[in-house]
Amino acid sequence: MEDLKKLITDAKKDFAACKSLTELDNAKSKYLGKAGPITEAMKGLSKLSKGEKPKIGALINEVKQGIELALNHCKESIQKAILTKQLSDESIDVSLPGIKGNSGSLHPITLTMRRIERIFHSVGFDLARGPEIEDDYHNFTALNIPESHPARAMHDTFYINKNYVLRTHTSPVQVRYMKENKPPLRIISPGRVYRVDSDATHSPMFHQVEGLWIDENINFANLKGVVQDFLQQFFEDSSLSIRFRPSFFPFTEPSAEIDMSWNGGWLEIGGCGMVHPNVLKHTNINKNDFQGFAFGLGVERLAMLKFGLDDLRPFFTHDLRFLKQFKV
Ligand code: 2NL
Repeated sequence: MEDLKKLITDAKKDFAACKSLTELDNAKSKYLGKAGPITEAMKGLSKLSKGEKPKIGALINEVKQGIELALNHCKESIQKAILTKQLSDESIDVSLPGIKGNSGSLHPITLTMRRIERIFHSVGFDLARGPEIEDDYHNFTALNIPESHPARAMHDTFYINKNYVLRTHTSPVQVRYMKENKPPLRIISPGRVYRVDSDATHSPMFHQVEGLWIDENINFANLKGVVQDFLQQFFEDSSLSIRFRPSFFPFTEPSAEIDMSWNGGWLEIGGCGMVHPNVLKHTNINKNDFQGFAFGLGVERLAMLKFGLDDLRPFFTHDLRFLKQFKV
């Protein structure tokens, strides 16, 4: 009986010395395991007399409960210590500045295209889009560009095959729109265009916005008003003026280059003209009932002027240090 009672004191000492739950588990088996003294004592009960059995049996239970109590006590304090250490190790200083996440931004050309679309939309122009791979008819023939015209030569145009090209302008979008809709028509067609050309001011892929207004009494004065109003809004400068210089395009007659006032001088910004009767014919518009104007502007050119850049290549090299500056 004395040996049994001593087990509680021994167990308490052993348990208290344990520093981890694994150590405690080992110590537990030493006292309460299959080969431990409590199990042994239970087995020994059968050898005892009827008179001793209840007394010793009760004592074994008492000792077993005492050991379990001591075990649970130590288990709790070890768990508490683990939690305290974890809490102090993982403590965070909520006053520290956070880690900033990277957010995306729109490409300066996208921003410029959207700005152009918004301004023209505000004066009643609808938006027309079309395929970037065009057939020879819509890119050239319908636009009165003859077979022998230099714009058709291999060095200007990316040919997919004999009949298909990467569109060299967005005019074919307007050709398709003229065929599918009845006048009056008032559209812009912004988008990617392709030409075999590459240096500081030319990229083989660039963006163009063309405009078209066809109605019963459309003239050169309307054209000048629309283009000047657009440029004044785009550059937020109501004193901006434009001038036309006589020029030639196969798809317009008469044709003009558009210059705008810039830093005390003039700067070429695009081309325009009255839609050529041959183009009206190809798109089934009666030239005696309707006429109209068309113009073409380079989007990269407008973006460079708006953002004060002197090289267009950064628009296409995807350097985040450059692109991040255009966050809005
Ligand atoms: C330029 C010149 C121009 C047009 C584009 C056009 C479209 C149709 C009919 C007639 Cl469907 N013309 N577009 C007209 C004149 C000039 O662009 O220098 N663009 C950057």
